[in-house]
Amino acid sequence: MEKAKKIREGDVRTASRLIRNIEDNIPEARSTIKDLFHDTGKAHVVGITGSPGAGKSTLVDGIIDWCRRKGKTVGVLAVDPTSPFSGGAILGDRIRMQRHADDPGVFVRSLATRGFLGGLSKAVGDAIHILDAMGKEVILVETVGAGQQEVEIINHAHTVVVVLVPGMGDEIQVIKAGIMEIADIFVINKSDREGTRKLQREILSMLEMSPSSAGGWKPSILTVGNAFDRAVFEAGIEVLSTKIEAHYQHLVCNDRMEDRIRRKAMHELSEALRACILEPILNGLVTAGDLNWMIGKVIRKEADPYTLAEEVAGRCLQKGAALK
Ligand SMILES: Nc1nc2c(ncn2[C@@H]2O[C@H](COP(=O)(O)OP(=O)(O)OP(=O)(O)O)[C@@H](O)[C@H]2O)c(=O)[nH]1
Ligand SMILES: [Mg+2]
Repeated sequence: MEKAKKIREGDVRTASRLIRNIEDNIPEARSTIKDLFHDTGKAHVVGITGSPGAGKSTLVDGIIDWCRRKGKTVGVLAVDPTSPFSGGAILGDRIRMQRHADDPGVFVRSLATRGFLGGLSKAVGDAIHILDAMGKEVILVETVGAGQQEVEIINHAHTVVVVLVPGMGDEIQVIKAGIMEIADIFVINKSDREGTRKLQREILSMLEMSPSSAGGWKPSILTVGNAFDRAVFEAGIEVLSTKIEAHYQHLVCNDRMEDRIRRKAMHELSEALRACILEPILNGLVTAGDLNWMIGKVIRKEADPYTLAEEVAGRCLQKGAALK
């Protein structure tokens, strides 16, 4: 309760330590999240996703500025799915957003996990709760669009911004990753580069082909750039930030918020079930040496995965041990 109280008061050190414990999957962290849960659900969570180096952090930095000028407090999570131990991207983010370090209205953290079960999505959800409980009004979640990662953000964010760069074969990437379904706003970044118009046309024609969402929001395509021309960049950020806000208003005014909240709740519950049921079972199997033994059986085709899993499920569910 004490930790939750400190976080509600905006204590940066307690929040940072809790986020680190979440990353390390330390069980005690869960109880603080339980204590905090009631105070969450107030922030506008915005996902900023796109391929490595697309300019996401540069945009996030611009949006932070914009929010601060409007008097809004901001939390930022830079999610690093690649390597829990790497410093590259994380270091870059830290440096890029360093100038906000002394501003108590801004809280920036990088996030990675060491769990072999993935667990990153649960960590992201919990970290968002922490920032939310701290009272951050806008929470920006930067995720690298690697594989499924970018589609995952839809489970956490109210508004999803997809960042694309001209001339990087993004056209193909858009179709592949199922991005069309999750993007509320497309940003064509680094539009100082060649190929902007072509990319714009590609997105437009794909949007025309995909069925319009029931909520009536038509995904916007914005061009932002060049980050090195201050005036142009700031004008682009102004348009983007206003659009992000407009999307939030759209959700609220058209009763669409319910859908997003429901999706988030459903996702969080299934992640929690995984943590409370699957994780202890797997850990038990690892400790007993059974997991390797079972993997060997599957490799040698002596048993199929379903039969083995059913045996484990039968054993554990009967005992009720998994629910502890
Ligand atoms: N030409 C050009 N370069 C840009 C622009 N915006 C950002 N960059 C450069 O692109 C590089 C990557 O920018 P970041 O903002 O770190 O990109 P990111 O998507 O956050 O990168 P990761 O987090 O590593 O995936 C940096 O060297 C930026 O200076 C732009 O508008 N035009
Ligand atoms: Mg970045």
